[in-house]
Amino acid sequence: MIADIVTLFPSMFFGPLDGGVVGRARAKGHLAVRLHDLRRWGEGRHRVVDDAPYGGGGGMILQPGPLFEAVESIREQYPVEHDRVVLLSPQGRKLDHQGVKRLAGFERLILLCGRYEGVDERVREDLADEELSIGDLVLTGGELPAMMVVDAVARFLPGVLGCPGAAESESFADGLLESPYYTRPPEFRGRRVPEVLLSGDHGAIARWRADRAREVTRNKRPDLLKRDGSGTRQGRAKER
Ligand code: 4FV
Repeated sequence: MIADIVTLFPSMFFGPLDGGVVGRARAKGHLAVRLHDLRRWGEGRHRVVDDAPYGGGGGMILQPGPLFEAVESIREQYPVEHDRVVLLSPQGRKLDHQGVKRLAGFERLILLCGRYEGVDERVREDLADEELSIGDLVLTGGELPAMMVVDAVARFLPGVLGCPGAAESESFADGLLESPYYTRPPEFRGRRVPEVLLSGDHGAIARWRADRAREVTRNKRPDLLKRDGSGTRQGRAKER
């Protein structure tokens, strides 16, 4: 997987994508991240990339030209079969587990990081294949959302997570939050780990975890249960 990121602040990506699972994925060649400074395609001596909105109103808008040229130049310089141009913006479809899994299926993602008030509508209509949002809040730029996409997608790439399929048996993978986890010590400040987890009875442990996952989801995210209506982990297990 290659992530080509178009941004006015390439240096923001130094650090967050260098360590841990993502850093190792890049070191092992499972993931490549290329940063493209939008300024490179700016107009004139001052490399202008934004302008005032037609019709007035505060703030500045990223112009279409530099963004279109950036994408065309990346595709020319690094041709691939199957890529996706993703615009990160609050107007996008909410990014979720299934969305990340789908993005992980592309050979290359071109991530467009907005700044200022946003981008010219022609970028949204004629350049981006899709628009994604990390949540109903307004950030100062699309860089942090782009980092989140790279981090989340990396976990689906073969060879990145310790055990294959780990990304399939976690929160949201089957529409439920995960059951509670415990580790040593068995008793901490008077609070004991549930006996079933110390029992070695894997059947009982699996049932306990399924019940807890449903309970946690019902308490914290009932909307997730509504989504697929079955509300039972077993129910979904059967469908697989
Ligand atoms: C955002 C979001 C986001 C909006 C104006 C950048 C900012 C500025 N991106 N999910 N929420 N973007 O707030 O993806 O251009």
